[in-house]
Amino acid sequence: MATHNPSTHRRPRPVETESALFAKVASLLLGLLVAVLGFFALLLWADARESRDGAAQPAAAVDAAPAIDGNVALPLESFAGIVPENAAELAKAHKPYDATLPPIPAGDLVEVQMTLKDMTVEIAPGVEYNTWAFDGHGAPGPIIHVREGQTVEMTLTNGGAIPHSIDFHAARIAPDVAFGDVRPGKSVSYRFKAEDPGVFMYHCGTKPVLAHIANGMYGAIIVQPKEGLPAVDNEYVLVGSEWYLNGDGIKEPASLDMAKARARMADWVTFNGYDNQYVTHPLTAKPGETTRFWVVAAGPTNNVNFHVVGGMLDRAWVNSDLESPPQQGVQTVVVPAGGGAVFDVKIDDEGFYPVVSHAFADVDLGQVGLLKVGNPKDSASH
Ligand SMILES: [Cu+2]
Repeated sequence: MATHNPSTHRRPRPVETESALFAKVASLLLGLLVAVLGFFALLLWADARESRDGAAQPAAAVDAAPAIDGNVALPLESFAGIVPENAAELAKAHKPYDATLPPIPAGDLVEVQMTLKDMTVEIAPGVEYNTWAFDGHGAPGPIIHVREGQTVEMTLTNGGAIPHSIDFHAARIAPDVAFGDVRPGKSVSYRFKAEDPGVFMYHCGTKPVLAHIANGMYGAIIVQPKEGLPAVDNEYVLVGSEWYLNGDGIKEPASLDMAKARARMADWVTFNGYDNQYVTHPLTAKPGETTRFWVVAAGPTNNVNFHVVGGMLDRAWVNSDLESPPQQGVQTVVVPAGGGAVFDVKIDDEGFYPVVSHAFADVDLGQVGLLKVGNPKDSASH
């Protein structure tokens, strides 16, 4: 370009002539032309680059998880709160997940056997979902209760269509060996000693983990401390989780919408896998009794901001650290996704006490239950 500029060929002259002036103006104009052309060339190049990147993006996403991305409903559509007309009737007919803490099996060795099954479960009144479920249980899987020092022998049989696995947060074990993928029709068995008291999550750890947890592959294991905790009157286990649907699940069962799971756009958020089930079928206590809640936030992504409306968390073992003294008189405690906590709540007065995640979008999507204390009049207030 420089050779087109006459000024570079110009020799120095003592006096500015007319032709020299002309050459100066011409060179200025040419310079401007070059700058303008250069600017447009840059724009064209940037545009071309942008469209090329845009074309590459969907292909890369499909490579990452081909089977699951096939279920995506685009644009992201919410099915939150969509239930059939007879929802109230269906909610009453639903058999709630038994939240009662089961007894600890006797002996030093606790054998746990689970078979994975692909099954359709109801997650809200009239709303069905295709889960990958532990032990034909739907979600969550069965509650496991052991005492510190007992050995757990876990046998997992994969009765599903794709590889799965089981990861216990209560175990200190090499995960590449114990938590490895089990192919359909195969089994895996491993042992771990329950050395850390608390309430822990277990879940399928097969990739993409987001999809396996979102499809219902989670549950709770309680490791009771050797010396035990203060005696209480009622003990319930609540597992928080959320569901991401690719349809409303009414005419036909919904499946996972992976794009919504990534975007954290849940349709239903639940305790023990079903919208509002302990509102219709409340947990119970008598006036003056203390109730213990063993809480796990299974996610896959949401925390549980545990709170009892009208009550106080009298004892709160935050992060289920049962080896330290509990916090006292706490209003709300965050149970992180993948974590657990233990709460004792003493209530003296009769009434319906909502048990919630105080992140209220989650209450709106179904993560609320009631603790019915005594025999209060059934009011419309809940
Ligand atoms: Cu799995």
